[in-house]
Amino acid sequence: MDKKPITIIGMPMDLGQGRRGVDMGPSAIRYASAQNLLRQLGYEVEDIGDLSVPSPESVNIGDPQLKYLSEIRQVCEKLADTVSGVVERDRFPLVFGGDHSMAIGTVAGVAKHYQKLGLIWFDAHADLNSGETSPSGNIHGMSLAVSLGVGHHELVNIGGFAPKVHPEHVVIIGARSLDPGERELIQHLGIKVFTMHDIDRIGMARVMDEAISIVSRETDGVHLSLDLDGLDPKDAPGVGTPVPGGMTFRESHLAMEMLAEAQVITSAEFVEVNPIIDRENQTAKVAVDLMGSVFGKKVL
Ligand code: B3U
Ligand code: MN
Ligand code: MN
Repeated sequence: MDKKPITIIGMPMDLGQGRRGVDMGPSAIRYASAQNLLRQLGYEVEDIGDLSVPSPESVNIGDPQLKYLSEIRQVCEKLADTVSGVVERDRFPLVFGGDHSMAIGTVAGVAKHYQKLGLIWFDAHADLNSGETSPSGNIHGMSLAVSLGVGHHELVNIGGFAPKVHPEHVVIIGARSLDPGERELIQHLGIKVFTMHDIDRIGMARVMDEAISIVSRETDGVHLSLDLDGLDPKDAPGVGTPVPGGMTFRESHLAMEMLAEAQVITSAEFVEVNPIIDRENQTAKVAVDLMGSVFGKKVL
């Protein structure tokens, strides 16, 4: 397997959601020995540190339906440039978060280099809201919509082009909490969603077979955006918006192992780790464990 050198980027982002602490996610993931594990797996790894993100206390919240819009736009532009630079250097961008609004920047950065980017959105939520449909005004619930070109123009046009991905190349895995506006957009755009019902019914192996065939059909790269709240809160308690009935530790591992076998992933981010509400860094450890599987760790 081609072991492209990895560049780690930390995104201590706390502006896109309501519960404090997710800005400490990148540190928690580093403490869980991400770099060591990747080196043990035979990768060359560099960590370029954290981007600077203002704290909510130092800025104005702005429009309550698009909280911290201007700050999120600025830091996502910066993240997009950084990620794009990593791809230009022929390295694999691996981003640690941070709330899921950061995906607007990550996806913008990678999409610059791929005509047709596949996208796996591993999440309890669909993140398909806009300022008009959001029940919270939190931008972390809008990042997939923005990447698809739906939402506020300042976010949609980050990186200077839109959309970043097309609905036929996107799959959502693990969904179990959707808002009415998100259901409508899923219908309207025809996005493939594997809900927890589907995973229960046909099993993770079949879900991943189908998901991999969708994201790799006619695409030239695939980004994995993994929100730790996709897992069941029993396995990943340190997330801001836990939703019961999620993917187990084993199901999530199988999903990552199948992605590794298929050799389709060209960039990844692990987001929404909140050490403040975690237990002994369990959620960051799970993130690192899953990362191991994404990068080819096997039992035998
Ligand atoms: N859909 C809700 C809740 C939510 C989205 N993402 C997370 N929570 N983590 C919203 O606010 O958009
Ligand atoms: Mn999310
Ligand atoms: Mn989520």
